This record gives sequence, structure tokens and C-alpha cells, in this order.
Amino acid sequence: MRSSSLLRVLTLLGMLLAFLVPATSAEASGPLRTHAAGRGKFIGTALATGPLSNETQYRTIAGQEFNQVTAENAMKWESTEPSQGQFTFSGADAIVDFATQNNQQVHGHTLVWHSQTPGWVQGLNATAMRSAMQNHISQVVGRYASNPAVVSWDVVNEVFDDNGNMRTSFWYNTLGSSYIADAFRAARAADSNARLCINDYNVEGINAKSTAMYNLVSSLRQQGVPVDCVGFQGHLAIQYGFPGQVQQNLQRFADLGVQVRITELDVRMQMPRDATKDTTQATYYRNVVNACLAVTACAGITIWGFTDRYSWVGDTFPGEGAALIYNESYQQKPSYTAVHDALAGGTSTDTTPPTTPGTPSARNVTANSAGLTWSASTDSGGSGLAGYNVYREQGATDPLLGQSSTNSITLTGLSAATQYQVYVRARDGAGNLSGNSPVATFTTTTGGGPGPGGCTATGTVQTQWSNGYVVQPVTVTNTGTSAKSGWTVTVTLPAGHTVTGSWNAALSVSGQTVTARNMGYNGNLAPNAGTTFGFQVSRPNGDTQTPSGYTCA
Ligand code: 9MR
Repeated sequence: MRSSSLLRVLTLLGMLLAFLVPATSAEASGPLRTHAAGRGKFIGTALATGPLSNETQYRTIAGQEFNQVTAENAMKWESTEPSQGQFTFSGADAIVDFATQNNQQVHGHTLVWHSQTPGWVQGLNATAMRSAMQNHISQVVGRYASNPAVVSWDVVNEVFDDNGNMRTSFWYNTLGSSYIADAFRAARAADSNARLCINDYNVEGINAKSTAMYNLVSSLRQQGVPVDCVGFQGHLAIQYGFPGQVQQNLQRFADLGVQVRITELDVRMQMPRDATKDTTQATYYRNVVNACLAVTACAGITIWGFTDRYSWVGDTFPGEGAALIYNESYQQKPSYTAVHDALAGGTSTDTTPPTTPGTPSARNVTANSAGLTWSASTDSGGSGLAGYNVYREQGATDPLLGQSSTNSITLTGLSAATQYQVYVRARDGAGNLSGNSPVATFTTTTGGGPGPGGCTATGTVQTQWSNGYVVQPVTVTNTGTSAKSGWTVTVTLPAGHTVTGSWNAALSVSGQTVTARNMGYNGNLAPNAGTTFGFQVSRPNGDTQTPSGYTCA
């Protein structure tokens, strides 16, 4: 055969093969940004100006894979106004230029923060500090206000401490919490279109700190302060577990009318890296991406860098690292595949179900709620463990009682004085379900029984710390046979405890009795229907008591 005919035959064979062999999966190819854009989200990275200016591979991946960028350090106060009135924008401009060339949107980070702010700001008196803050915001935001690449700003960053109290930073100590509203107003004055965000860490799941953030955002918006976005940093670590109820948390903020976004995602591990840790890390990345995908108001996900070659983690947490989606030599890791496949809509190639979870054990059983914990499953099929479904064993069709991304759950909305037989199945990223765990049996308590108004109320302490706690949810259930158009719940606080905030109910306090009445939007309850509200309490340091004696009318 002449070589040209051989070539023709081979070409034809190639075309035939390309036609017959389906692409391994749509998600096996295409950069992250293509898939994210297809889902109406951004996928971003923090950029460091050093490698951006002198490493081709860094620039190439940053430009090809991401459609959003955040300056890791170049827009912070110490970079943009190192001494009073002396503005330097070389690093910030380099990032905005790169983004413009690569058709990427820029999130400005960050205007008002307690860290990386020069000493001259920290020493000012209140009047001078407020005007320095307003001037800084006006200059920095103003510089990019008409630049179409720069679409959003972290106006204030990390205003809470780890317990969800206001951080006693120099800002707070000098200006009180008023600096927060002032900062947002100054940013709005400098750019009437930019999306203005408040950003923090350890607020990804539902906990005391995220609840404090929720209450702050809600109250600022009620006062007309232009907060239109909440950033959830997402600095996670596999050794501390995946945060609880991330999707629900994003959704409760979205329900306040704000945009939400994951702003600084990374998932560190104790070094050295190994395949098991990589798989767990990939699951964390996938879960975060899936939570954002599931919430319409979630604009996207920014990863805090992309290569393990450049990450803040090793410097800050000795012995930990490997937190990103490319290794030090720019090879994609399982976490890259997880982000990729989640954005692309899951992989269809995994048909291996996760292992069967262990027998659930029940705790904190009340009249209408129960906690369950079980030993975790593992998944080897490639798509990773996505979570668990909890079912009630009931015969032909077993109803789904709840879903969890971790190996525990609090079931709510249960009937009082009723025996439940429940089991758990694990789910992977491709939707494969494991076998059924062994069944656990528990019986709900009689509780207060139907109150005078034909309703019950039970409260769960969701998180507590030495001098406070969050009661969430308080579940109000109409146990009568006719609809209710309003409800009143009372509960007794231990001596010395005081309410510091509440949501989804109007609270009044007399002595130690808290009376909670429905809001306009959650008073109507059909028979068997329920609603929830929550409140936060401070208590004397070291006191471990919690409220009791819920009644409903
Ligand atoms: O990644 C940033 C690192 O290079 C800086 O040295 C550090 C200084 O505090 O800030 C890091 O980024 C932080 C971000 O600006 C705000 N949230 C936490 C991030 C990690 O510390």
C-alpha cells in the first residue's frame, strides 16, 4: 500500500473511531470557566502579583481556567495607601489588566480590615480615622468605578471574632460598630454599580458566627445600608470536618435578598499528602461547588490561589498544606477533577456506590426532633462521597426524612410519642446510592402535648460556647385539626441569661420568660404544618444551662 493510501485509511479509521467512541464524558474536557459559565456561575482564583509577572505557566492556567479573579494582596490597604494620601496602584492595576486581557471579572479585596493596614491608620483618633477610611474607600473604589472588569468589593472583612462577637479591632475600638455602615455608604458613593460585600471565615455552615453575620446583614439592610453581597471565605481543613448545612446557610442569606459567594476556598490537610487525603479534599471541594450550584443567588466560587506552589497555608499553619487544586508543579489534583466535574454536571462514568453506612444511633430525642449519628461511608468510584439520605422504614415506600452532607443529622418535624425506625444510605457525586444501613429505632417524647392553641414548640441548642448559645431551630407545629393564623411560644431562660438576637419571630422578654410571636410571613400554619425560628442568648461565663419549658398557643 502506498503511504498516501495508508494515510487515507488511517484518517478514515480515526474519524470512524471518533464517531463510535463516545467522549469519556463531557466533563473530561474543557476548562473550569466554560463549565461554570454554562451554569451561570463564576469560577475564580486569587492572584499573586509575583508569579503573575514572571511565570508563564501561572499566567496561562490563570487565564485559561478562571473567569473571575481576586487580588490576593495587591488591593489591600498596605499595598494601595502605605502612607497617608500616597496611593500606589501598580499591583492592583497589573491584576485588573490581566483580567481585562482574559475576559475575567475582578472582585476587589479588601477595603476595611484589621490586618494588613498600615500603622498610621491604627494610631488615628476617631474623627481622623473615619475620614481616612472614607478617603481610602473613595480613592480605591473610585479608581476602578468606570472599569467594567471590576464588579464587586469586599467593603469590610472579618468584623467578627471567632465566637461571633464584634472583633475588638482598632476600627471597632476607635469607632464602634458604626464604621461598618459608614464604609458601605462610602463605597456606594464611590461606585453606584459595584456589588458591595461583607466577607468572613468560619461562616460557611450554620453556627453561632454565621448567625451573628446573618443578624448583622439583616439589620444593616433594614437600616438601608447598601450591603448587597455576603462572602463566605471557605478556608477549610480536612482534619476538622466539613461544615454543617452549607447550602441551607447560603440559602438563608439569599433569602435576605443578598447575593452570596464563596470567596477564598481552600482545603488544607496535614502533610504529607496522600491519596486518601486527596480524595477527602476532593469531596470537600465538590460539596462546596455543589452547595453554590444549588443556590440561585450564589454567584460563584473563588479558590484562594490554584497551585500549591503559592499558598498562604504553609506559612500560617506549619505542617499543613496542599490546599489547592494543582500541585507545586502545576499538575491537576483530584480536587481539580472534583471542581471540574461538579461544574460540568457530575460524572456519568462512576457506577460504584459508596460503602454502606453504620447503624445510626439516636440522641437528643424530643417530641418532634431527633439527632442521628452513624459511621461514615467511603466512595471509590471516582465521583466521591456527596452525603447521606435518611429514610423511615415503613413498608413498601420508605419516606426520605432528611439529607446531610456529614455523618450526622437532626431530624425535625417528627410526630410526638411515635416510634421511628430509620436507616441511612450514602450518596456519591454521580448519584449512586449505597446499601441500607441497619435500622435504628427511637420513640419521640410526648413533649408538652398539644397546647391550648393546638400547637407544640420544641427548641434545640444548635451551638454553644462558654458565655452564650444559639437556639435553632425552635420548631412550632400545628397539632390541631384547623388552620392557625398566628402563634405564641413561651420559654423560660435560666437566671442571668439574656436574649441578644432573634430571627423569624418577634421576641419580648419579661423576667426570665421569653415570649415569641410569629412574624407576618410565618403565622399561618395548616394542620400538621410547622415553621421555625431561632434566637441567641448570652449567659454568665461557664454556665452550661439552657432554656426549658416551651409552650405554644
Ligand atoms: O493569602 C494572603 C496572604 O498572602 C497574606 O500574607 C495574608 C495576610 O494576612 O492574607 C492572606 O489572605 C487572607 C485574606 O486576605 C482574608 N482572609 C484570610 C486570607 C488568608 O489568611
